[in-house]
Amino acid sequence: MKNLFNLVPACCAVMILASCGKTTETNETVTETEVIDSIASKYLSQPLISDHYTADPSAHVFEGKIYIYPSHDVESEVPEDDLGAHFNMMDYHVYSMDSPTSPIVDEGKVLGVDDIPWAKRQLWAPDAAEKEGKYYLYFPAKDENDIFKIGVAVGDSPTGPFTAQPEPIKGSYSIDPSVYEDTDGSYYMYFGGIWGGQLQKYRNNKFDDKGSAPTDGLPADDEAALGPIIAKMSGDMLQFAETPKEIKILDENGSPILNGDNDRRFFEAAWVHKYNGTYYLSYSTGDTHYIAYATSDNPYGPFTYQGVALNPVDGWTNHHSIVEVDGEWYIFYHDTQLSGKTHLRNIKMAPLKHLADGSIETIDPIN
Ligand code: FUB
Repeated sequence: MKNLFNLVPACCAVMILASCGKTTETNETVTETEVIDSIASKYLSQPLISDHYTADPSAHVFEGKIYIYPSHDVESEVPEDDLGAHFNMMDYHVYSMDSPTSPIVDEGKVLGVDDIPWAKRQLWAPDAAEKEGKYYLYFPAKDENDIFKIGVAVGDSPTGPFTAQPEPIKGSYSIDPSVYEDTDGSYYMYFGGIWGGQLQKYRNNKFDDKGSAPTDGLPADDEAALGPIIAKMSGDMLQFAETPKEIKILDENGSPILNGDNDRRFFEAAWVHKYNGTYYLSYSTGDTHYIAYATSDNPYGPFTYQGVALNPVDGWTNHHSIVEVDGEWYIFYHDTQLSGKTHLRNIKMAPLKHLADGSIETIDPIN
């Protein structure tokens, strides 16, 4: 893929341009660079990586540096469908940045589907955690029965190499693991995603397949929506230490957000951060494309819906992480600026602000 971003001076504002090589009404030749600048100026932030496609960025500060663990999007022969079959990713790379304004470094491939004994396809959104000098890469993948499970691979540095455990985490299912390290030293995994993420096929952690359409198995529109799942991690970070539990997301009246409330109900991409002692659960609303957030005084919830952290991006999916770096907060997210295709995304970052009342100032990714 052509490195588009190298052609784009970051802050170049241009007037409306027709197309590459064409002549404007003022008889000036419009260059390729100007066209790219024109497109770039539409966005709040520019792609961090532009020589391959990246998505679902989970960012952390480890050993004083920023490390990003994204999906590695690839062109696929698999036709697009509502279950995301065309998101046919094969491996993971890790990226690092010395600071939020430093160049990003591709630390290379750290794990491939062939390195994971139980995984057959579709390495979706990963996350990583550090404990006592060991690094854990958590990832969802489909097994030989095309059922998503969550695996873990272990390394001695934030950039791996990571060695996958021979089996998925016992009792794991669905997608989008994110592991939150609480201030008391506990680690919790939040996971789950509906439609292609298969969460609707489970109740109380038991598989109960109600059909193959994306919405088969979802509650009725006037019933409580499915929530993300939480489980405390075992001391060795390789298993759940408890039976996973569903998290409740409530509205301002204390009633559950309903399945038909597509602007506010959980779809996928759960992420937790803590600010001023409050737990913030942020997540994608999927088919309405928001990154919403809800707050609680307990990592298990219930969480109360508060609003939107990130408005819809270009592309169908919206998936993010929120991280503090040297006292400032950032959101990492993705869009489809470089490709225009839903399954070929590029990661980005932008500052995120907590306001005095604890709310998050909504970020608009498109100017
Ligand atoms: O990247 C594949 C899937 O798309 C992720 O697991 C979802 O969160 C969505 O971003």
